[in-house]
Amino acid sequence: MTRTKADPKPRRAAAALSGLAAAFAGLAAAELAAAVVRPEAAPLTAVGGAVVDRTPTAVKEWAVRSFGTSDKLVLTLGIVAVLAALAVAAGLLAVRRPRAGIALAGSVGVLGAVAALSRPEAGWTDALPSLLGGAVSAAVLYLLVTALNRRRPAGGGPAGTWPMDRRGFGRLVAATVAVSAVAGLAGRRLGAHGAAGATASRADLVLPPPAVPAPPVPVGADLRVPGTARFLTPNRDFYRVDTALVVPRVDADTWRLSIHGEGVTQPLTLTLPELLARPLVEHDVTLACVSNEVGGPYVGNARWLGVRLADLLREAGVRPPSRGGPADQLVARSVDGMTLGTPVETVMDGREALLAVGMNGEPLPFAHGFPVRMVVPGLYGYVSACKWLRELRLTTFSAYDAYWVRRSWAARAPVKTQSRIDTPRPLAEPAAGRVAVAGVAWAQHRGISRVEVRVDGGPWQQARLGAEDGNDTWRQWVWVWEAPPGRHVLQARATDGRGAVQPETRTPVLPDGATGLHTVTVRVRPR
Ligand SMILES: Nc1nc2c(c(=O)[nH]1)N[C@H]1C(S)=C(S)[C@@H](COP(=O)(O)O)O[C@H]1N2
Ligand SMILES: [Mo]
Repeated sequence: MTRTKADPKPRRAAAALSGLAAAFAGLAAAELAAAVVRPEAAPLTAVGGAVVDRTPTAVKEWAVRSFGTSDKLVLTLGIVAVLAALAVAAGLLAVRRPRAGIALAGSVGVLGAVAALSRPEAGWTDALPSLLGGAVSAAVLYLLVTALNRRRPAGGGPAGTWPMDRRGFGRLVAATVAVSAVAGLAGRRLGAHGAAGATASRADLVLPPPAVPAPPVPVGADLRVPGTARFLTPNRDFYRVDTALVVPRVDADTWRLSIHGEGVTQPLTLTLPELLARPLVEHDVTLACVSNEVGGPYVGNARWLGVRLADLLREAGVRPPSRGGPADQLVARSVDGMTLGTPVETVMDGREALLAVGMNGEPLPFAHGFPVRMVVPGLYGYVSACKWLRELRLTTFSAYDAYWVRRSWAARAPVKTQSRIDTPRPLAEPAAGRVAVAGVAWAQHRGISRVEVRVDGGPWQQARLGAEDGNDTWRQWVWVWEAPPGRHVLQARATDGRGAVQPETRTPVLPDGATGLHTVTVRVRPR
């Protein structure tokens, strides 16, 4: 009998492939298990969430700046890449030292379990999907590597060589991948089915009419200049900023809100019907994110429907600090464990701080906090606008730091006056002559009294304002420019309702919101 030397290359490729197939099988099994446990416990989601929680603020800033709202996709792809590298390593290791390789595959599952358990709101069952996934991937790797190392039966060909049974091995891998894909898809389907109750509860929800309706948006609030944001942002276009890798789908039928803490004489636990039995207020509020760069997109305006937060707090016996109440911070907690801290004084000072259930005439979309979220005019989202609200706890700023405050953002963050040029776009090439320069400006709860535009650092020119819809929303503006040919720099600045002019000094978004002037460079074509 001749012995041909085993070719190490295809063998190594087969080992790597075994590792990848085993990891895929493990992920699929975990996905299936997470459908039963809860979607947040799926390993990719759990590890992603744990990474988000631990990412230094500077890195997060950079990620949001570089990838915008795709940052979550980039994060998931990064985790998949690391997982794939570990899987290949486990496969390569396993053909030489099966135990070590299999142990590596299994320990990746343990890592996933640790990540899942570290998430806020995690119960011990959150470890199960990853542990199962690790076990499955270890078992599959064992199976594949055993097949790979098996010697051909005598007479069937040269023993101890590769390819030994190339076809048989290929079929085994294909079968593994196929079974895993089916299991993974079944998991996804099952997960969607689990959310069916939530979906139905939203579809069935009929919002009562407001006891205090908002007046119609004044004619002329929307100047309808082509290329500018609409006055009311449609829900599907409304920016979304949150840490949730899967949008929580809360079943309205089982939802509860609890209100408790310092100074609460009458702790409350409310169901949704109980909340909706209270008088509802409709109010237009522009929401803005502290991470919005000057000129950025993380701002939107909606007509909200909800219960006055101050009324509920009074019902619970809460007094604001100015009336001797012991708590100065209201900590809102969501079903996914996010915490946001809001000054009690602010939510009780008479402004329309709402526990919102409706957004632009429909129940809150899941992505925007169904069934109930907070909206407080004048404060950045991260210190006020808790989505998927579950608990309101009264405490003090000195006793408790909310999620972003622990990550070096300011504890108190009123919205800064800003103006944004929506048209012309940066680097646009309009024809010389009349060019509409237009956009939005906001200074929630102070209002906008003036917007000015300047060209190439020249004198400030007053823009025409859209009609005012209360002082909690943005205001559109337009200025008609007799544009001469050439390269020009446009800048806008707003003045709030108290006469304070938007500062020119540039500051970064961290720790409490960016300042500076939106600056747009255009190249005007000669006629
Ligand atoms: N549960 C929860 N609520 C949250 C957040 C979050 O990450 N989780 N992000 C906050 C931030 S930073 C902002 S700016 C607003 C954005 O609300 P939107 O996504 O509906 O526009 O939600 C706030 N509420
Ligand atoms: Mo935000």
